[in-house]
Amino acid sequence: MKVTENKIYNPEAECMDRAALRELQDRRLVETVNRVYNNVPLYRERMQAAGVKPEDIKGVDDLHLLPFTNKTDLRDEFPFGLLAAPKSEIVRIQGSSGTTGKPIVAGYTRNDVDVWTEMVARSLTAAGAGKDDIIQVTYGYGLFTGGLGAHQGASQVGAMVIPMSSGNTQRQLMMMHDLGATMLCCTPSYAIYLGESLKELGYDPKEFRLKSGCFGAEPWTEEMRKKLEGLFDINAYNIYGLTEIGGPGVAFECCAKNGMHINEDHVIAEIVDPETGEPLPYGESGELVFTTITKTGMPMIRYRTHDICVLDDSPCPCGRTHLRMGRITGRTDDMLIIRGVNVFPGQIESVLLRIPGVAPHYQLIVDRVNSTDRLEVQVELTDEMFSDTVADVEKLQHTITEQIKSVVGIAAKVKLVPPKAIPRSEGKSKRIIDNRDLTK
Ligand code: DLL
Repeated sequence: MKVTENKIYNPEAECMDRAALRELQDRRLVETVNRVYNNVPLYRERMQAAGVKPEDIKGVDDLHLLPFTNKTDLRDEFPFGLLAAPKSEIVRIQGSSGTTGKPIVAGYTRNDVDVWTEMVARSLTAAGAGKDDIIQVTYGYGLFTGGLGAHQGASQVGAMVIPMSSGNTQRQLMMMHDLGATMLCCTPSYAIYLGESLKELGYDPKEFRLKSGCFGAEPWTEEMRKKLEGLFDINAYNIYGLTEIGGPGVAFECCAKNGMHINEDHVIAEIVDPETGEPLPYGESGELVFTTITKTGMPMIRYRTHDICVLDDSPCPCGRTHLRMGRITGRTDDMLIIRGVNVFPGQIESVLLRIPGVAPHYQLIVDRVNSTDRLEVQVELTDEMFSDTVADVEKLQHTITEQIKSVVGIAAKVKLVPPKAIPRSEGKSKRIIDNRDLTK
C-alpha cells in the first residue's frame, strides 16, 4: 500500500490549542444562539418554553440548557421555516430523505458553502490529496450532498476533478483507468463493487494509479477497509457528514485511521443518552448531537443525528487537536441506508397508501449480495385485488416499483403477497428485516 503523507489543509484551525478552540467555540455559539433566537420562530418559541434566554448562553458549558432539534422539525418547517437568513442570501439547496414521502431540505448561504468546501478540502487533504491529484467523484450529484460536496472540496485543493456522479460501472472503470485517477470518492459498498468488477472486466489492478479513497455516506467496517485497500492497493479513509449540518466533511479520518476528526471550529459535538437526552462523557456510546457555530443560512442547534458512536478526546499522532468520532455503529431510529441512499419505512408506506389494491401491510427485506445492497418490498394485496387477473396484478407491481423509485430514489424489488401473508404483531409491527452483516 502506498504511504499517505501527513498533510494538513489548515494547520492553524485543525491543530489549534484546545483552550483557544474552546474560546472560539464559546464566541461562535453565542453568536449563533442570538442569530437563531432573533430570526427563527421555532428556536425562539422552544427557548422561551424552556425558560432560556440568549444571554443565559455564555459558552459551550451552557449548551445543555438549549432544547434539541430533530429531523421532524425540518419536515414540519419545510421548506424554509428554519432559515435564519433572508431567502435572497441562500445560494444552494441540498436535500435528503425525510421520514415521509417528502425530502427534507437545507438552505446554504455563500458562507455555508464556503465552510462546507473548506471541511471537504481538509478531509481530502488528510487522505493525501493535493493539486497533482486526479479525483474521481462517484457520489451522486444533485440534492444529495455527496457529489457536489466532494467536487467543491477537490476543486479547493486544486486537484483535477472527474465529476462522474454515480452509476455505470464500466464507464467509471474506463475513466479511472484512462485518466489515471489517483483518488476515488464514493460509498464504500460501491467502491468494493468497482474493485470486484475490475478483474471481471479484464483490467489488471496494476494499471491503475489510484492511491487513496474517501468513502462515506453509509456505515462500513474495518473488514471492508481491508478488502477495499486490497482490491485497489490504496489507503481507504472514512468521511462522515449529513445534509442538515453541512454534508460530507463534518468529520474525516487522517493518516492514523483511528476515528474521524470533527471540524470543531465549525460544529460542537455531544454524545447523549438516546433515551433521556442526558449528555454522556467521552468514550461512552450514545447518540451524536451537533450544533453548528458558523452556519448562517440554517444553523442547527443540538441537532439529533440518530447516529450512534463514541467520541474520543485522546491526542492523535497526526497533530490535529480536534475530537474524533468512532465509526457509526447503529441508528436510534428506523432509517436504513441502502446503496448510500437514506430510506425511511414511512416513505415506502406513503407510496403504498396512495395505491388502490394494496393493504397497509408491508415488510422491507434488506440483503447484501456481492457487496451490493438489495431491497425487497413485500406488499399485501387486498382480497379484491388478489382475485384479479394476472395482468392486473403485474400492472400493480410495476406501478409500485416505479413509484418507490420516484419517491425514494432507489430501485426495489416489489413482491406482492396474498392477503394476511405478512405476520401480524401485537405490538409495533416489524417492518424491517435487515439481513446485512455489517461486521464484514
Ligand atoms: O450522506 C453526506 C455524505 C456524503 C457523507 C458523502 C459522506 C460522504 P445524508 O444523505 O444527509 O448525508 O445522510 C446522512 O448518512 O446521519 C449517517 O447515518 C450516514 N453516514 C454518512 N456518512 C457516514 C459514514 C450524507 N462515514 C447520514 N459512516 C448520517 C456511517 C454515515 N454512516
